Amino acid sequence: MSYTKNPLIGIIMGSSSDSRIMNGAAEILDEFKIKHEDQIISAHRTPTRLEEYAKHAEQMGFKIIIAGAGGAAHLPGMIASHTIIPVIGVPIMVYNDKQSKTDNVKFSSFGGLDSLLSITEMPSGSPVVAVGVNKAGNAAIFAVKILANEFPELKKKLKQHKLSQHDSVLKESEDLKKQGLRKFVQKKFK
Ligand code: RP5
Repeated sequence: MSYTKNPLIGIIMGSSSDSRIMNGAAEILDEFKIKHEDQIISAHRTPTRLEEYAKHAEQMGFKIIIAGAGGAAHLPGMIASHTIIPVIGVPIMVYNDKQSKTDNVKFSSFGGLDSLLSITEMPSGSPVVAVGVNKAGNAAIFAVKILANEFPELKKKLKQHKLSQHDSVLKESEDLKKQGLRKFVQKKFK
């Protein structure tokens, strides 16, 4: 089985409103060349698709499901109740991202804490793990770590990923030292 050819990770989200945040997960998986399948499954607008998706995920042989949702965020927990595939939940703060670029984005009244609690507070016996609010990229890194137990090559890539994070901090610190704080900030955030 090849993680570059077969999708071993399913990314799902409750609405297209979540897609820009969930794209962070796709970016990381693409960086690691891990094939993923992406879908919108709304737990309240398409409830029957939940069960169908869970069956599909098992048939496909997904190893992990990354599920993002905002507001009441019942999608990750509901999917977990239909399958034994581990689910990583991404609580989403942006409540409605469907408007045109010029419209204001609506935010969850509770800043994503509502989704975080909905995901983590699953009753005993039906666990879903959660990353921080909007941290879809972290969900993907965690998923890569799980897959790495099976694919040693991914362990090497994860070590390399850590190293490049380390090096980029050193580089930024060097730039900051050279330019001084004021110039550094002007340049970085202009
Ligand atoms: C949730 O409701 C979705 O996950 C999304 O974050 C939120 C808003 O969805 P829309 O009303 O914008 O489709 O189910």
